[in-house]
Amino acid sequence: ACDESGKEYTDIIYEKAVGEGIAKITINRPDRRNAFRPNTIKELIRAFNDARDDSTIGVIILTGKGNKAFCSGGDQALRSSDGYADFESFGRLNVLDLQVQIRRLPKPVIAMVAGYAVGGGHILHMVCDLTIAADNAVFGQTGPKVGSFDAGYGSSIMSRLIGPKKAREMWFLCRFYDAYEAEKMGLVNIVVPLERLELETLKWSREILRNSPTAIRVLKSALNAVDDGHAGLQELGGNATLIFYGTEEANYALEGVVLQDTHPLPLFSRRI
Ligand code: 1HA
Repeated sequence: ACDESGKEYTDIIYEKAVGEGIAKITINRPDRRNAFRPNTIKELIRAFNDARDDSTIGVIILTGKGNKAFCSGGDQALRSSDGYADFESFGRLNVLDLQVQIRRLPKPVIAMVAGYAVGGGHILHMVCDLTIAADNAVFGQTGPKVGSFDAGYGSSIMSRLIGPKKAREMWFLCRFYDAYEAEKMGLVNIVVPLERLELETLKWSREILRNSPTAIRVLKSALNAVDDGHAGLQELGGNATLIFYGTEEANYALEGVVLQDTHPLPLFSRRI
C-alpha cells in the first residue's frame, strides 16, 4: 500500500474504504506481536497525516495484524542506550510524536484491539479516542519489568482514564488485565467476541460518521483541553479560528470593510 506521496509501506498496512469515510491503519509485524521500530512509527505518522488531510475520511481505525496482538510496544531487540534504533545510527523514542499526533488529530481515532496491547502498545490504545476490544484482548504495562517507563501521556492519560489508584497498580505491579477487567476499569468502551471485532468497530465508525464532523472535532479538542494545557487550548482555539473564518464578520474584516460602517453589524447582534 502507498499514500499520495507514492511511498510504499513495509511495517504497516494503510487502507481506505472508498465512499465509506473510514481509514484503517494496521501495524504489520505479527511475528513480533506487532512491536514497533522507529520505521514503523515513521510510517504510522505518514499514514495518520494522510488520513488527516483526506477530506473524505472521517474516522481512523488503528489496529494490529492478526489476532494475537494489537501492539507489544517498542521492539526490544532494537533497544539501545539512546532509544530504539533500526536503520539509523542513533536511537529514537519517536512513538511520543505519534501519541501527540493522535491526540491532536481532528478526527476520531478508534483502537481496534485483539490480543495483547502491552507496553508502548497499551499507551497507543489509550491515546486513541475509543477502544473496541475483542474478548481475547489483554492489557498491561511492562516498562518497569524491562527497564522502561512512560512518564508522559502513558501516566497522565492512564490516571485520568482509570483513576490514580488503579494507574499506580497498573504501573507498579505490571499485571496483565483481560478484556472484561479492562472494561470495568474504564480502559475500553466495549468488549465483543473476536469474530465480531471488525464488524462492531465498523458499526461504531458509521454511527460517528452520521454526526457532524465539526461538532466532533471541537468536542475532541474540548475533551482534551484541560489535560493538555496550553497545547490543548491551542487546539481548541484553532478550531474557534477555523469556524470564525467562515463567518461574515471575519470576511468583512479580511476585505478591509470597517465593521462599524456595515448595517446591520454582522455578528455583534447575535445573542449566545
Ligand atoms: O516504554 C516504552 C517507551 C517509553 C517512553 C518512550 C518511548 C517508549 C517506547 C516503547 C516503550 C515500550 O514499549 S517498553 C515495553 C516493551 N514491550 C514489552 O516489554 C512486551 C514484550 N513482549 C511480551 O511481553 C510478550 O511477547 C507478549 C505478552 C506481548 C506476548 O507473549 P506471547 O504470546 O507468549 O508471545 P512471545 O513468545 O513472547 O512473543 C512472540 C515473538 O514476538 C517472540 O519472538 P520469537 O521468539 O518468536 O522470535 C518475541 O520475542 C517477539 N516479541 C514480542 N514482543 C516483542 C517482541 N519482539 C520485540 N519486541 C517486543 N516488544
